[in-house]
Amino acid sequence: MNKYIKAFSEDHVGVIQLDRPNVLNALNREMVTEIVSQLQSFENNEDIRVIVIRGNELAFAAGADIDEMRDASPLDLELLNPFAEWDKISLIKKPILAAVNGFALGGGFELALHCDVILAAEDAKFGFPEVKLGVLPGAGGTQFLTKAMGTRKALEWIWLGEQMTANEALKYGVINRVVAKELVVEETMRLAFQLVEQPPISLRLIKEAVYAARDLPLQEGKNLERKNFYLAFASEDQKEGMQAFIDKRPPTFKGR
Ligand code: CO8
Repeated sequence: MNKYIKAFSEDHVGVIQLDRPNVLNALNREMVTEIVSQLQSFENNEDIRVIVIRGNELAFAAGADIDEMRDASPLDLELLNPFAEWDKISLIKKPILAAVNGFALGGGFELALHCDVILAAEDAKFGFPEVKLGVLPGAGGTQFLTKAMGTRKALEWIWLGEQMTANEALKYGVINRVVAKELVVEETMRLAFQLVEQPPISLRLIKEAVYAARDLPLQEGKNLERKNFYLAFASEDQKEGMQAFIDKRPPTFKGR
């Protein structure tokens, strides 16, 4: 039974709602474990094709739980290895969309950056305030933000620890879309339902290839894309997609 999140599904979309409203969804370790376990459960559920992570109206998540971290020693952290849990998010092959209302700060911003697509409310606030706590992002923030906006801008934001508006985040290529705050969840679900109609094997092969473009040298990325292209021809959905084109009818994809 989850204590800090709610999980449900709607028409092949698995939804994780962060639910620790009294502390703006601050992420303690147990909550991160619940999120990751639920992601894995959706990943293993054939009925789920797309995953959405959302918060509430005030916050996606205002960071890691400062109370929990405050007295940690370096050895506690080394032995707890808290970020190993976060690494598991990057192993999820289904599309993960983030719907951000309110604050996405510190670990909350990092959770959004672990998602493939980010939609945000006009008044959403992103940022890494860790510098003001005498630390720095630890769950991949320096890496994700730099890959998204480039070295100079990332340094400026992370050094100053200031909050970025949704429009600034959009301008720097950190998020996908800005929408009216009352429509964030609706728009994210709409995008999720569009993805549900796409062939799931293609979606996962595309996800792997696009991250290869971010993380690998060009030729290695091209080689991986090529192998994934060949692999797509093992699927029934490739046969269906091409046959439907020839038959001039819409395809029905099965995920096989
Ligand atoms: N941790 C614990 N409690 C929090 C956190 C947090 N990150 N954020 C908010 N809260 C609590 C507040 O203490 C407050 O509790 P209470 O009502 O009991 O006093 C409640 O949430 C509401 O917050 P505020 O009263 O402060 O609300 P405001 O609207 O005035 O301010 C802010 C909202 C600006 C978001 C403010 O709460 C704030 O600055 N929060 C902290 C933001 C922050 O520094 N985040 C970074 C944390 S460090 C981090 O994320 C490192 C990531 C590495 C991953 C670590 C994995 C182990």
